[in-house]
Amino acid sequence: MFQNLIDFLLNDFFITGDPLILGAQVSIGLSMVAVVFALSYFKKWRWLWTEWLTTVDHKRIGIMYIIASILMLFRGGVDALLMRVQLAVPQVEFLHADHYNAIFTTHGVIMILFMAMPLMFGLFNIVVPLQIGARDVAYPFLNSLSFWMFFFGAMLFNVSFVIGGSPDAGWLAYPPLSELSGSPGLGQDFYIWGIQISGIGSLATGINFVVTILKMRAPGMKLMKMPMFVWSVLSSCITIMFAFPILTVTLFLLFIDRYFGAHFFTLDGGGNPMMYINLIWMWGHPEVYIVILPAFGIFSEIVSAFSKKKLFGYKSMVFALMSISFFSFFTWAHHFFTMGSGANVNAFFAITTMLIAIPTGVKVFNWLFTMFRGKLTFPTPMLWTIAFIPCFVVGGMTGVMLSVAPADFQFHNSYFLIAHFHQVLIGGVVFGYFAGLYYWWPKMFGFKLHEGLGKWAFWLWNIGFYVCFMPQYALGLMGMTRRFNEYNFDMGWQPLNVVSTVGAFIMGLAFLFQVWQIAHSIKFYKKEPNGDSWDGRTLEWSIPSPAPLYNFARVPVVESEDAWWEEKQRLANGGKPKPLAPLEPIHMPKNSAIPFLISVSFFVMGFGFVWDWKWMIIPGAIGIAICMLARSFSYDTDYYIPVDEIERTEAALGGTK
Ligand code: HEM
Ligand SMILES: [Cu+2]
Repeated sequence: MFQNLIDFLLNDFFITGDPLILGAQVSIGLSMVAVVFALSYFKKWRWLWTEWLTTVDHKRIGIMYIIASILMLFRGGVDALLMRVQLAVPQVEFLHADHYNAIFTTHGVIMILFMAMPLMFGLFNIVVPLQIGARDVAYPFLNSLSFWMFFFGAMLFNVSFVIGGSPDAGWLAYPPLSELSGSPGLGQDFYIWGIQISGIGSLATGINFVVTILKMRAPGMKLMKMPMFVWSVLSSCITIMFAFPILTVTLFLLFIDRYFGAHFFTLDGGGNPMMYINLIWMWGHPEVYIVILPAFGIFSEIVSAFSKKKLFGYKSMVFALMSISFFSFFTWAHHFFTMGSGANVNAFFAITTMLIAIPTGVKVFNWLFTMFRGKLTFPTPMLWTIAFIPCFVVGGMTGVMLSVAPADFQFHNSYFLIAHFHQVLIGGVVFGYFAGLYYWWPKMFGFKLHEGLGKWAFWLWNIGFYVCFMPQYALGLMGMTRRFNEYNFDMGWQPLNVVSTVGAFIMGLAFLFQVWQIAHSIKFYKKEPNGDSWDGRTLEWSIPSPAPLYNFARVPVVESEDAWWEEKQRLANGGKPKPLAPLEPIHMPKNSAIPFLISVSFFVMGFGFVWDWKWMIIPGAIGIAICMLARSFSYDTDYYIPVDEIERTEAALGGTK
């Protein structure tokens, strides 16, 4: 009996036999011990529980999202470097083919779903309520639930690395490869449940922010007076609301195929794998716009703040954002031009894809015109913004090249494509969120990040990026296809691959500079003199940094776009300070353990489904049900912050008197 258990643990449960994975297991084990020890030694368990794990404060939830996503950037980045090492020296067989398949799959999933999405949600959470003058999001409890669903979904996906086996059918898991016949192992089940659980969290966040933006704006902030970042969040979240249900259903159907032996996506038995490919891209294409639209919003904020000018073409920006999210639903088939839809269908999707270039071009010109004749300064957030423009323009143009259906027969699944999408994902999404992170960092923590180290990181990222990805366009045209770990030396691909790998390591170094930058800035902590670190234009800069629990002691009244800037101008021109309304008690939500517990139950249930262990599925499902019941019967969910406490907090922060 005991022997059986040990056999099971060593043969099936834990992944054994690979030194890289053994190293990871040991370091995961050690870091868990270290964390438990540190929390116990410094007596921080209660603090962790009451201040963080059960919090419903959007600012803290945002910080947790950002921490999780940076950890995932590290994991996805290590995956990328491993692949690049293999591709530089394919003769050596550093990564065996199966292992390579697992790594490109987890790299893709982690970078998009567990790095880009949470980094984006982190910024939404921190910035949106502050920019619209609100005290919280519309549904704070749901917000915490979203975070924990994302977190435990990501963890479920990640444990596949050391327990049970990683998925290896590509980041979108096309059948029949992802069916039981093609992937008999557990990896694909981890994929389904990890993404499903975190996807529900993302859908809830989308709904939450649409409602927040529509219902919680400060008095006077008409839609057409909202900051551009808020518009970009609105367009992204509307896209989430339409796209994520498709993902949920698609994964669920794949689950039914694998678990109950149905045939939705297998030809034998009457299903059709193309059905899956259509469905997954009906989510997948909008998904790439979901992550890029907020980056456009961030650039708009930063360009106008550091040009000291109003954003050029506000209305056309809004129109561009909205039309991009609309058109993103009509381009999905450009991902499989080569799969036999015929000339008319291909032509339709080629044209809709090219149409998106128009609003995108409008935005680029608007940013340029905003800078034109502005009083420009170039701190790190602005540097990232400037670097983004040429990078994204080139990435966008190669995208238009890919959208020419007949030409795509040449580009399809080649390194040309890999270069294209990394150019827009790194040059657009990652650079954009970095810009946002540097810009709003002082708002989150009350101090700025060290500029010198930030500039090093900036240059290394940029140089590394071009060195890594430009050769890949050429490699693609030379015939190198994606997703393989070996090629023959006489193909002549090695020199460019070596260059590309060097570039990847330069980006790895850049990441280390950012870690150093954060550590350095914490060590030499210099408190910002006031909440308005960049002489900003929007409302988040009108309150102290970090913002108090209730954000605004008095709800601001908005009269124009760039409300805070206009107010500062008015005062500078000798305007009288507005009379202060008396403080009133502030209504706030109470912390709750339920979101955390419900997500743990989902994790348990998902893990049970992966292993087909009924003894885990059932308690997990019961846990979810109990949490929902408990929430339905809890009436004591809110409280008021009394006026004297607000006064004390404001006095301590040096806020409004
Ligand atoms: C930081 C530097 C990065 C490097 C060096 C890198 C490198 C790679 C490599 C070598 C592959 C596999 C190509 C193949 O053999 O098919 C790949 C695939 C991929 N990467 Fe990256 N990557 C990076 C960042 C990112 C980021 C930031 C994202 C998304 C936000 C991303 C998304 C993807 C996706 C979706 C795939 C496709 C996976 C698949 O074929 O299933 N990568 N990357
Ligand atoms: Cu697409």
